[in-house]
Amino acid sequence: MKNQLVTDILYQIADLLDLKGEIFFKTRAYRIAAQTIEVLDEDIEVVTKENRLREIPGVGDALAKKIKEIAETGRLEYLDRLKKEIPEELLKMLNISGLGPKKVSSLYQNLGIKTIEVLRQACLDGKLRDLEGFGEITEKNILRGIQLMEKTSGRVLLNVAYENGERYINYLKRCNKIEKVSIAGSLRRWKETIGDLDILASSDNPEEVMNYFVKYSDVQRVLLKGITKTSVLLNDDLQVDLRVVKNNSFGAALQYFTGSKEHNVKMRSIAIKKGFKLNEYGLFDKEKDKYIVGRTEKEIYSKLGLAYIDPELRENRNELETAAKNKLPKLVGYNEIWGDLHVHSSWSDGYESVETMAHQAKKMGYEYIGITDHSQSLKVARGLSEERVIKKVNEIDKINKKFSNFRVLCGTECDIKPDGELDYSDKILKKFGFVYAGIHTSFKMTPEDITNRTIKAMENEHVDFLAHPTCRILGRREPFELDMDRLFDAARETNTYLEINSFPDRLDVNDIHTKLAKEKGVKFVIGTDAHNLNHLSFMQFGVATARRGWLEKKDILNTYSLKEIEKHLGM
Ligand code: DGT
Ligand code: CA
Ligand code: CA
Repeated sequence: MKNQLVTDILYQIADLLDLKGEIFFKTRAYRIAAQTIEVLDEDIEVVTKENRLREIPGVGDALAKKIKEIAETGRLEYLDRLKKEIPEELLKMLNISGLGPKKVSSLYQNLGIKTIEVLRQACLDGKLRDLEGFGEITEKNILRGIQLMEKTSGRVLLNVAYENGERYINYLKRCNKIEKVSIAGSLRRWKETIGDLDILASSDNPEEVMNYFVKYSDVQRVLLKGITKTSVLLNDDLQVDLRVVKNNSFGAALQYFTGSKEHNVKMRSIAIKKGFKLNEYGLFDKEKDKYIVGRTEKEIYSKLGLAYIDPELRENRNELETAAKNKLPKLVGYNEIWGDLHVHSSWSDGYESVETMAHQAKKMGYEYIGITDHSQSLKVARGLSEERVIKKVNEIDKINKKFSNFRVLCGTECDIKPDGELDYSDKILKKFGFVYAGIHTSFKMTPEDITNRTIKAMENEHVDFLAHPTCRILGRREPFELDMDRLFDAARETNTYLEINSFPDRLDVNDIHTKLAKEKGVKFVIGTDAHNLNHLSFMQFGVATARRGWLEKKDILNTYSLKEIEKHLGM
């Protein structure tokens, strides 16, 4: 189903045309069509095949042709052309939170601003406030947006690095000069954002490996080429470093280049204390400089008297001390998840029907899926009125009759109002199998108020889970400054599970808070917040965050079977 792709491309075109300053109704046509297709009940590929695109309201000949091209090829030449016409720096300005295409276009046309640096200075000098549609507050917001963007700039989200890494590794595996190959660096540790991608290979023919490496089709530019290290820039500006070592150094190099640097530094000092020398070539005897081990990571940790440490833990957060005592947790496995409890459907702002999402979940090996559409006051997300809730409950009852060994649970992602009250009455909340509570509006409150608001919602007896607790969006919205001690205490006392939201720009709660919460006896649920089929696969990023937060299977509700969670949730 390419509905979302079509929608995204049409919105992008509208933004780009706005930026170019096209006449109003031309861009409006793209937005109207995008909005229609966003909530279309049918598969756009089917509509295309059956030649019925013109029947969609707002789609004329020209648009139908474009949609057909997207549906058939997955891309649109017109979009690529538009992107080339507009200066790259202007496109980058679109990523600043609070700046839409209209504003960027106005800044360009009225003040000649075309780079972020010039924009920053103009804000600092108060030059924007006299422009129509701008004010002192806009200037402040833009400055904050630039700051936020810079914090993550040059870094990519975990899923982007992951997909690039997978593809590159698959390509490298086809090189017969390579013996072993692995992802290293922050991606192997599943950090939430990735600076550059590190890959390690072992081979006796490093030169040929490097030649093969730089021939990868997605390489934009070779930055540096040597026989031990080569760096390239991919088309989307992600840097990839490849190191090639001999087989008997593979484990040592993997350990070294997986990092983190802080973990490595401490590990090397442990080695020195025990009379060794440790580097990327192996573990050596300090006196005689004799190679001891280095083929695998395990043997290095073991020779140092340490239990093996999973890459996700290697952040120097007490893992080495704990490994020395052989007290590391048995981390939850990537395959230990039985179901996804945070999933949207076309009842609200999801792209697929309940049934389609359920089939996919079953195909993924799950035993259950929880459909959590938005609540009534979230109009932009087509939140469900109380009346539609009843209809949805009935639909799900019917769908369940079609499945065996699988169950669709009817939940909700109920909005928490500014005063901490929930967006549904208790009478309606009771109709759901389970309730996620989450904040989606009125983000600007004092830390104390936002903490009180959240805790008040958790105290509602119908609330089971707290959705994306800090509400951060990586690169776009700072997390709430919640009083975490109070939040964790409330979670434990009210028996509310904290969500680890797996959406790559959320990963909320994060790894550090997860670890602290666990130490306070808090329990978790990992949800994807999926709005389409692909999003269901984000689960692994949530599990990675759980692992980085030292969680075990027993700490996470959806590692339990359907029977067990029904008991937990009192269904
Ligand atoms: P990133 O790329 O910023 O997301 O983070 P990393 O951890 O991938 O860092 P990167 O790419 O600079 O280096 C890869 C690994 O190489 C790093 O995790 C540990 C190791 N490494 C890099 N620099 C040093 C260093 O100065 N000392 C030690 N011991 N290890 C280092
Ligand atoms: Ca890296
Ligand atoms: Ca690197």
